[in-house]
Amino acid sequence: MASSVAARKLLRIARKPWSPSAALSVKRSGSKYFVEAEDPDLCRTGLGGSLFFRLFSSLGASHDSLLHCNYEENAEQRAAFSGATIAYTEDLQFVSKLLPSRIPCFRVLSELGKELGKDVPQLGRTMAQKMYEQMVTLQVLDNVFYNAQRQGRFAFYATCTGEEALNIACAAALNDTDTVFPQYREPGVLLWRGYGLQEFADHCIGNYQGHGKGRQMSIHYGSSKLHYFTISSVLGTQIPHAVGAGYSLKMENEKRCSVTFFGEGAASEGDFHGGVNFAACLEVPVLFICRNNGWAISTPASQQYRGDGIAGRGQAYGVRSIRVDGNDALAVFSAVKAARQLAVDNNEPVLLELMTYRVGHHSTSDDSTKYRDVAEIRHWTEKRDGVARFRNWLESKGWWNKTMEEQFRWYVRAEVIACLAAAEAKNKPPLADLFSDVYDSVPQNLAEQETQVREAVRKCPEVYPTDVPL
Ligand SMILES: Cc1ncc(C[n+]2csc(CCOP(=O)(O)OP(=O)(O)O)c2C)c(N)n1
Ligand SMILES: [Mg+2]
Repeated sequence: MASSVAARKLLRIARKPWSPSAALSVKRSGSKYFVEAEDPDLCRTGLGGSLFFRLFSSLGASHDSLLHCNYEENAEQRAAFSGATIAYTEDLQFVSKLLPSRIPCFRVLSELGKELGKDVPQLGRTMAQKMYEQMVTLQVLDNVFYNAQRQGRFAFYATCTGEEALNIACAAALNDTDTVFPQYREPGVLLWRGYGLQEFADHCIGNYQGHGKGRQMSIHYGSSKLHYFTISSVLGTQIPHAVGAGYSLKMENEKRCSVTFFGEGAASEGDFHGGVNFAACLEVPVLFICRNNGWAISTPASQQYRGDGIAGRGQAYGVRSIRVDGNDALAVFSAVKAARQLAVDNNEPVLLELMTYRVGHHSTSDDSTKYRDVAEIRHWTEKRDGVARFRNWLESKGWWNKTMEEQFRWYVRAEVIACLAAAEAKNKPPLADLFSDVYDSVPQNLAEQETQVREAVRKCPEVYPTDVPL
């Protein structure tokens, strides 16, 4: 029965004029149904392939049987349940909690920056230097901004110290038009795409030219021009958003993917699980990039899960996954590039777990020495830093040296300090901006609130900040 229903559905889809699967036909032989394609690639790629695969998998066919459908009713040792055909067993046996061994961690460079193995990406000198310069820029930006926040010049900051290499390697491996849904520790992706140092400073200071016009937390950057969604503090919410955006890219046949970043702590949110399952079922071109940096504020990764980390969850959802040394920029670059290709070519999600370490405090509201050993931080800073490792590799190629290092750091530091000073000298956004941008036309209740605020300022001008124009 089920197979004849399948046949009818398949024919209906194949007859649709828009369907790229129009070149398919369904044939019956005894109790078996076969799907034949003029072009054998047709089933495996594009919307046509997806539709057929979905239909067949819902009726129990596997990937491999797609072209010649071998759905067979009442096979002796197997049974069709809705969603899958499953073998019977007479052994009462639970599946073990973990696979016999953990998923290995892909790397390209040794800790000292020596090339290992065969999967070394072919990066030219210009590209490699640009990547390193951007890693250094991130370090300098973090250093200056962190200190500025401690001086009280703006409200909040979080560094990506220890994760600069993966920030830049991910960005370099993506296409600049892939839509990014970040957490908050990925400013390197913006930097790579051309977000200027002045824009970072304007946003954190919250002046009238800042992206958030002073209404966002500092570090909650965003840029529609650079396909980078504005950061939200609420952990995990970006994950289903990325899936929805990726689904729309697929529907529009854009040949781009969406990408979401999140920490191993955020991966404990329901949004992670719902998002990945949705992406798997709807065959969405989305990269789930988890930065497993060992800590979620004061909660260690060992308290986040009992399975094989984040990558280990992929199979349960039917999603390809990979674990990568997140402090090895070349490994991250190769893995993200390959994952992106899979996502865009096959319309499928890929889960990447980048193993790294949060060297800095969680944010300026945190003192991590209260809950972790300083020796641990020192170990990661001195022995396993991703930027130093990449620099060693660059130097071994003769593409970087001490003089370049000193000059570049000096130059960037001067730039960042100048941008921060310029940002502070700019006006704050006018009071009216507090009520704009959310609605097309300002609703009654907001209009009333604006009137009330202005009235309060008129009555007590001494408590109103002088640098905010009325
Ligand atoms: C839904 C939600 N719960 C809790 C928080 C508070 N919070 C902010 S960041 C954070 C830790 C996140 O850790 P992780 O996802 O591993 O990212 P990391 O900071 O390590 O980069 C927590 C618990 C929040 N912002 N949102
Ligand atoms: Mg974390």
